[in-house]
Amino acid sequence: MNATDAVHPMWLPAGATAHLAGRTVAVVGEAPLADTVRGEVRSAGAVSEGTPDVVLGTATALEAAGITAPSAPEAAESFAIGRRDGVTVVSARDAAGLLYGWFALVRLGAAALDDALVDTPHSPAHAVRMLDHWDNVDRHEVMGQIERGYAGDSIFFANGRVRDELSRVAEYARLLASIGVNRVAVNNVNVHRREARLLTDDLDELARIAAVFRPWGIRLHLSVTFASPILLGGLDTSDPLDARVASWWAEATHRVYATIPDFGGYLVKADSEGQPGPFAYGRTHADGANLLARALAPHGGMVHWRAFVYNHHQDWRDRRTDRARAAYDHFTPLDGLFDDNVVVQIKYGPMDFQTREPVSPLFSGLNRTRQALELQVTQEYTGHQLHAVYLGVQWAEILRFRPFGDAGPALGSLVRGGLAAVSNVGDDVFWTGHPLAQANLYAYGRLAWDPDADPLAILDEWIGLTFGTDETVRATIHEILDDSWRVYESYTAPLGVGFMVRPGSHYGPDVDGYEYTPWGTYHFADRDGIGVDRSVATGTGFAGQYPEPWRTAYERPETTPDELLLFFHHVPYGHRLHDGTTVIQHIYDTRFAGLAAVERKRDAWAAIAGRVPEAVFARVSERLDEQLRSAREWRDQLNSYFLRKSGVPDAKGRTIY
Ligand code: GCV
Repeated sequence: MNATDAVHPMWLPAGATAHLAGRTVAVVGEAPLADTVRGEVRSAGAVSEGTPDVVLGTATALEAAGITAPSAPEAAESFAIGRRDGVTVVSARDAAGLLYGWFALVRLGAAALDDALVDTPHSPAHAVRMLDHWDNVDRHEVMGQIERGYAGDSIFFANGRVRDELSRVAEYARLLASIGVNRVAVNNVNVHRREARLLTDDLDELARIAAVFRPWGIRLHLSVTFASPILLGGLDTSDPLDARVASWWAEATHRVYATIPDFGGYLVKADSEGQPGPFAYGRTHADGANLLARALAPHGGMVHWRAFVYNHHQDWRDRRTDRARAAYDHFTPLDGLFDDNVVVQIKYGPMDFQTREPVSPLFSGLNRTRQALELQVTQEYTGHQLHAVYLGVQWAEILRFRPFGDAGPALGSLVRGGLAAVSNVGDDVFWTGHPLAQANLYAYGRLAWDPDADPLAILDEWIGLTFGTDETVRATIHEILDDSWRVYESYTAPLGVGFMVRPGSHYGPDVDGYEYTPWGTYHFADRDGIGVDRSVATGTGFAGQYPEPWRTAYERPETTPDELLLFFHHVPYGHRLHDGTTVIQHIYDTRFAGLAAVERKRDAWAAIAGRVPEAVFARVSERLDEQLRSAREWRDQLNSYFLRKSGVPDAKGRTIY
């Protein structure tokens, strides 16, 4: 980034607090984060002296001051907002609630000061709302500094160490606090040699980041390698049942807490894609996770242990091994064996952050284990932040999925360990490369706080805060983003089959790119049909990992939702979807429609030239041009591939190459 470029304020431009400028805002009490709120009050141009228009305080502080207030919910980090005698009162359960109450006032705009404001309680659905950065300290030749990062370099690390200047981190922490994110893992889950040493050699430096996070209610987490006792401790083993290994972790963790007293815990990717783990010693993932959990427990820390464990050296000829089965097969036998401060972190789908996958059956397979849902804000498989794709709609669908059917809970409330997501932020002036990808970061925080929230209302909230009140701008950006996930789906891999991306980068079409590789990601298209048979009767048996009603629904093509048809079944091209269209015609139709939708989005954006900041306009325009080019490539490569494979012409006679 050029030093002279102004960093975009995301959803907190100066105008976002205009309704509070000149108002008298009193912050009562000495709670640790109250000073942060006082700083916010000053920056908003509000004053603290005089008859207050707004009073914020913890419930106890308000009571001690004799101020009547709406009653704050009991849960930690909660708050309530209401009006009392012409004054807006925010009553918070604790210091964090005070901070979140302030940002709720910001979001409300003028309504925050209106007598029509009714008492509203707010409490987070989950205590842990985390962002994971896949940032490396060093640059890597292929991946760059951030693995799957599409927005520049790390805001945390530069020149082989923690950045000297952390003002960007402070801005980030403020933005995250405004959406309720309260934990950040700062480094990549693929822990390379240099990054392994963060745990021992860079604690003072990490403490500087933690100090920047602290006033914003955010705790720092660290990805660690399971081989740390060997790499850093000089031991000859990392065996989780070896007493020397346990005491090495206990001591290392003790040193972490001596330097960072509110350290959040460890994030671990083990026995996955080359990362070391307990399998090397014939131990289970419960042995591995509990080893770290016991080192962290005396200090109140937690382990996020990832369930993304699978064989990436599969033989493509072998059709019985199914990568989709792996997490469930590895982890359900361990249910009930994990310590209380272990959270098993599960990707939303059984494969890998695809545009469309079923919700992982592991969520219903673990009943006595704390689970976290892992989402991917960074757009690895959804267009690299070159394509405008609003993922809030996808996440809301995932969070509303009911693993045990209509009578059971939604996934959003089932995951007692909360939510985690891979961040999409780098040192780019717009933070996220594509300015419209900021909406995804915003939506993640808001949905982690309230999984039942309407993703389109969140979208409008984000647009309003970021772009102000111009109705044409609001309507245009809404129109570009609201259906953008489904539009992306409609020009890329069809009907839940997944991948078909260029190997390595995962950008752009390559239908057979992964077909004959060891990665376990196949579509099995031949001249007669396409899809993966994961039924119990004739396939890999994956459908049987679900409880009813899904086990039965996914078992047969007729009862499988169309959008997942090819994930669960291998069907002939002439197979009819629920609307009567054949699979092959659906492939052609949706690819043509997807490209046309992108064209409309690009034209809609072009029409608001002059109504949004010039730099934003230029960046989005450039990305929409690329999205259009890429969508055309997807359309033509997929249509040509399937026409050539199937020999079935397009019923509408359009050009296919
Ligand atoms: C951090 C996918 C990505 C990898 C990533 C991995 C994971 O396979 O392509 O870059 O590694 O997921 O989630 O661990």
